Amino acid sequence: MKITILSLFPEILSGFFESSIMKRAVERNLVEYELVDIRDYATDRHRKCDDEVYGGGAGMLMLPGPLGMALDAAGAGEARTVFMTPSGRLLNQALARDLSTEARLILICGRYEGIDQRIVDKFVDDEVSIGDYVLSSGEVAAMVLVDAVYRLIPGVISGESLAEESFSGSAGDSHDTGPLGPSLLEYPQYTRPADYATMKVPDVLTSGHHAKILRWRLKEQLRKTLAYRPELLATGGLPKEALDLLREISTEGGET
Ligand code: 6GU
Repeated sequence: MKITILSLFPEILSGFFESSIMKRAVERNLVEYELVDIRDYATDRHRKCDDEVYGGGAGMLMLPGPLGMALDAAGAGEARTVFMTPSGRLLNQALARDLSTEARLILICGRYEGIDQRIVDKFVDDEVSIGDYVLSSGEVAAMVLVDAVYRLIPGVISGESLAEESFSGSAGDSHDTGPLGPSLLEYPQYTRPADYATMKVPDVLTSGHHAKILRWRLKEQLRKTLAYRPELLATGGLPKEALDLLREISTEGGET
């Protein structure tokens, strides 16, 4: 996949592409990236990229001229083009999976109050938000989106790690429903030592009893989902084993 990101502050993004798993994906040619400084397409000597909003109101808007030229140069006609904005549709695992199948992705990072609507109308395929809060920059949101997407490209990370994590098989993600049913948060995990700061690893995990471990993990997934994301359980479709465990959890009063 080739990812092009248009930004007024591309230096925010460069470290992300040169670190860790992303760096390896780039070296292995699974990901190619291009960071475009929109200011390079400004036409006046002050390299102006923003102006006041027609009709009045606070803040500045990104000019359509430089951004449009940057998009043309990036090949926006041939690539899925996404504008990062708090007024877009919410990013979730299903959208990440959908975007991960594209050969080319262009992301526009907004600054100021946003961009001219004519740029959206002419170039943008999707407007995407990463959550119900406001960030000062689209750059941070773009990194979140790219991180969620590129790790789903075959070969970037192991399929086993992908299948087990929270939201693989979540509502709207038709890829993999998994043995534990849809939409559960991950269970707690432990590593050595078995006794840390007087806290012991739950006995069941060192028992070697595989069926009991699976049942414990499912129960902890349900407990956590009930506490943090109860709306994920409200969609129904839980297997009987899960319903029984939920009943157990409620009779325990939420305690272990
Ligand atoms: Cl994509 N951009 C900004 N500026 N704020 C956000 C966002 C995006 N998603 C959530 N908040």
